[in-house]
Amino acid sequence: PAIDAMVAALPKVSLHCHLIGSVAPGTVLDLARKHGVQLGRSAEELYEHGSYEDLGEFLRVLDVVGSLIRDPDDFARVTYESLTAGGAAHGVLHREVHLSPPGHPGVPYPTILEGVLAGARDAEADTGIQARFLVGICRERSGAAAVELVEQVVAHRVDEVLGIGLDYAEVNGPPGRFVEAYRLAARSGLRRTAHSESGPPDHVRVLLDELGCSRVDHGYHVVDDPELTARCVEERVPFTCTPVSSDIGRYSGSGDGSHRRIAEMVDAGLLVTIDSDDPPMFGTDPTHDHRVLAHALGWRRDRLADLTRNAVEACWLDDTDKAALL
Ligand code: ES4
Ligand code: ZN
Repeated sequence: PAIDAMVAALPKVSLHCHLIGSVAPGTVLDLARKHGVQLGRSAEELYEHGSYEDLGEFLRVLDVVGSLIRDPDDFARVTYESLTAGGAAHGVLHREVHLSPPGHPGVPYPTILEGVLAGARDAEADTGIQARFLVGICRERSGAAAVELVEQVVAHRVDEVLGIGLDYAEVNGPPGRFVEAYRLAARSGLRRTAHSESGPPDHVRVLLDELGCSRVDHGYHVVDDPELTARCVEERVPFTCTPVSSDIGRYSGSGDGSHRRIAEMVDAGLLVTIDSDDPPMFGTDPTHDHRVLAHALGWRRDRLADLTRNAVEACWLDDTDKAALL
């Protein structure tokens, strides 16, 4: 249909894309060879054709991929590919990439930084895409480990790292555990976001009131609480939704897929943005996520363009740079 070509050409701002989840199957294979690691299955098989038993199974695959990204060249390569073929080729003008240092055991944070900044520089030179970064705390670990990670981010402060996030399995890491790490980030001038995908509306409340988040990743259960929803509408809290990954993963806990949830959020007047989460791992890309949502909800291009305007508002650039985006 005609809308498909328009969706591909739609300018996009990408706020919910994880670096470890962005590695193309061929690159996984190359990295395994380079580091002498036996995968035991093809990279395509590793990604289970975009469908996993449960969140735990998905996160175990993520750990395999993360462990293969080791030196600055590896980080530069996966960053470059995520931003060019995985981003600019889909109309992405600006991406705020979620990094997960705990997903690369033994790799010092400065090594990660060196590589991703080099990859981003090359991607911008070749395609014009602009990249910034946020550093994700692993919520399955302790509050003390989170503080140490934020200390690293502060000790190696660069302009391209705008803030922090909170990732991995929500059932194993309630947000309240990370208050101290988030306070340190706030004092250090870092922006804050956090995932809440399967958790109750109360988690969203903790994100806003105790962690000082200026946006929420997923946040599907906000609409179970009308009062909280009204507040988020009033405060223009952005929600970075991921239709394909949340639908395939069935982690949203909504029972009937994420699309209806996302439609409810939009209808409630919430500030919703759309992205892919872990594109190749869920067999998707930014164009596909927008297309799937448009088809599921019967949306036309004007409503999709609203999503991009929302993402411009929700992004962490300063107002001058935002104005220059579109
Ligand atoms: C993730 Cl909980 C979750 N879901 C999808 N991708 C992720 N990357 C890190 N945590
Ligand atoms: Zn995510």
